[in-house]
Amino acid sequence: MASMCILARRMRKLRTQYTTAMVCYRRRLDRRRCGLGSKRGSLDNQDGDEASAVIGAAIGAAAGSILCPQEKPPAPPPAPPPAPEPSCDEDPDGDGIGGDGIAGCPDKCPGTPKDVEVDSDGCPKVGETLMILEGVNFAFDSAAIAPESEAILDKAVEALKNAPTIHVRVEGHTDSIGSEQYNLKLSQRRAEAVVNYLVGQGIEASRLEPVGYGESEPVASNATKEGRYRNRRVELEVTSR
Ligand SMILES: [Ca+2]
Repeated sequence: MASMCILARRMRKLRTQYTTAMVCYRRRLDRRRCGLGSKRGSLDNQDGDEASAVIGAAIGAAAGSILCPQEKPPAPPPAPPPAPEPSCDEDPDGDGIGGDGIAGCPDKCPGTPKDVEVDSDGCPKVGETLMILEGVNFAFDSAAIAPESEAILDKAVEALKNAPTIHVRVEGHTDSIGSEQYNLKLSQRRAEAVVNYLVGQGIEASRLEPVGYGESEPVASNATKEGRYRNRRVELEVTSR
């Protein structure tokens, strides 16, 4: 079988030499300049050579494909190293309680927002403000949430899913434009709209209590545009867990 394989390779080499010779002949180049030596007659008998080469190449290719041993496939890449064991020492949310969200580790509430005090389980303490959502926009004189505000509310969805045992009061706040009574009702409707959104994203309604505070608890001056923007907000206050 090995000798047939060698023969097949020689046949293919012959065809390569013939092709080179034909190029030389058509261009009227000297054989030596083509690197083919000085053997006489081979270019004079080109028809016979061509037939031999074509047949040889065909036989060589067929015999080679049948008889030549197949090249070994490349070795598969080495297996990746095993994932490290979960560690209770890691504290990704930086609340001082390790092993965030890992079974058997202390932190039962991964991803707690910064500056939120946590208990020994790493979950927000009762009375803490879980989040202040600024920039939640509503259509004018409406409780319909603007589509561009949904990304902000989705942060609240994530925070509530990371702390699945806590309950929150969803507080609606307005600026001081308009009457106090009007703002009180408007903030209630907006708090309810936020709750509806959160429920629509999979948060249990029993964990959410909407309360409107109107303009009664400003966090900035209502005399400036920036201050009014900050006052129009939604806060999530932890009420129990
Ligand atoms: Ca932690």
